[in-house]
Amino acid sequence: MPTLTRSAELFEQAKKTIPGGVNSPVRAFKSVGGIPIYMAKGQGAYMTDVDGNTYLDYVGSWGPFILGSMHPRITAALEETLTKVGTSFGTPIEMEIEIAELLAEIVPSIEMVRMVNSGTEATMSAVRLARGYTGRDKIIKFEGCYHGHGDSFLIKAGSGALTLGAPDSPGVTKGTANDTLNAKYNDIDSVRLLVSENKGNVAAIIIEPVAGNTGVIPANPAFLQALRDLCTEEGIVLIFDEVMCGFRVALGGAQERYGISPDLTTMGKIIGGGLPVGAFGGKREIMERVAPIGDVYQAGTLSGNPLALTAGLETLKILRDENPYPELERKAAFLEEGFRDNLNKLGLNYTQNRMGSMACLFFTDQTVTDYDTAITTDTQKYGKYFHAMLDEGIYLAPSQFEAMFTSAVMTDEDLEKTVKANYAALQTAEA
Ligand code: KE4
Repeated sequence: MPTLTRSAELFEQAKKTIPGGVNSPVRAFKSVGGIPIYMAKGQGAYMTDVDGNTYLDYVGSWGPFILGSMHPRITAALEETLTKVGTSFGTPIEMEIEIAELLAEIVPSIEMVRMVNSGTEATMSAVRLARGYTGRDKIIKFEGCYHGHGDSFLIKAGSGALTLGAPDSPGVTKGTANDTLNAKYNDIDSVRLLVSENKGNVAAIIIEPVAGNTGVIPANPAFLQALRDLCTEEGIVLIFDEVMCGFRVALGGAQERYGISPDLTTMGKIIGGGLPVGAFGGKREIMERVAPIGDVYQAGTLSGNPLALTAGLETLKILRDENPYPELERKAAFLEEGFRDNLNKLGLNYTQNRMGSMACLFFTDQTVTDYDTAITTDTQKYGKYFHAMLDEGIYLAPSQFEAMFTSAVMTDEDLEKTVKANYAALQTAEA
């Protein structure tokens, strides 16, 4: 059990001036119990907390750190920009062209792209654009999927909203909520029904092609293809929210793995390399409706700032040039197989879902394909498992409804340690 004296002191102090003591709810450990751990330093695959405890990090800043934190090339590039360029100008800079062209090179469905500062900004902007482009009001999302905290998305949302048992949020107006329809993930008939009930008035369907906010649930390929075909037939803008799975499950994201092109893609996390960056992009015909060449307004003071783009560009170049994906697949498969062996040895038949280096161990024996099956998981057992893994020096997401991210800098020794810890933690969770 790590000593958390200083974390406890800081948390008490934080709660006086920060809601819940945190700047994002899922960090608060509410669903797993205990106090949030205050980190003091990140290096590679490890984080060290303010009490000096070190952890192997499977959260990776909630996805950005596919290359681990403080990657030497990224740190060096940031130092260069910080000392020789600047942090922000509020003017166009050349780096904006470089990252736009690199994103278009890596993700062929992207013909034009606009940089923003978070995944939420990206998804909010993409939905507004789809509504402006089609002249329609309704959007369809999927129960359990999370697209950030924009009003339109906080209806049966995943991630922290689901973790806290508040998938709908006060403050979202009835009008907004009425324009958001929820379908069932991996169930094309539920989508067809909503489309037929709202014929000609659905602007967009937004989906995480690999859902990572209800735990991890990959879309069934036939379902995703049927969704693509339905959107084409109905003139609905298909938005792949690849904020989490983008550049994670493949260099070109889920759309590369599935071979299915959306009309718009939203991005974040990895494209900022740990600094605040988001983006939305896609078909030129749609993107040309964005101000100032188009009439759909979207803006941002710090959009495209040199410091954030430096981290994002360096990250994307390393991913493109060094191709860590085969090794990421091997490492994540090693963990999945090791966990499977442990479950078999302990006579447990819990479910594991994985795509590439994003995975989830659900404390349920049901096959998890959507929100309804995901919520059969035993979140109490997950909480005990989480703390038992923490005791073994393994830092997982403090919520069952998140992903476990393997990073390229994790060694075989790290992975073996994780499998060993999993065995002990499963025993604790079952006790
Ligand atoms: P941000 O606004 O938090 O940068 O991105 C929102 C977002 C949009 N789309 C997807 C698929 C996402 O996963 C996210 C954010 N993910 C959560 C973790 N599940 C962020 C962690 C948090 O809320 O603190």
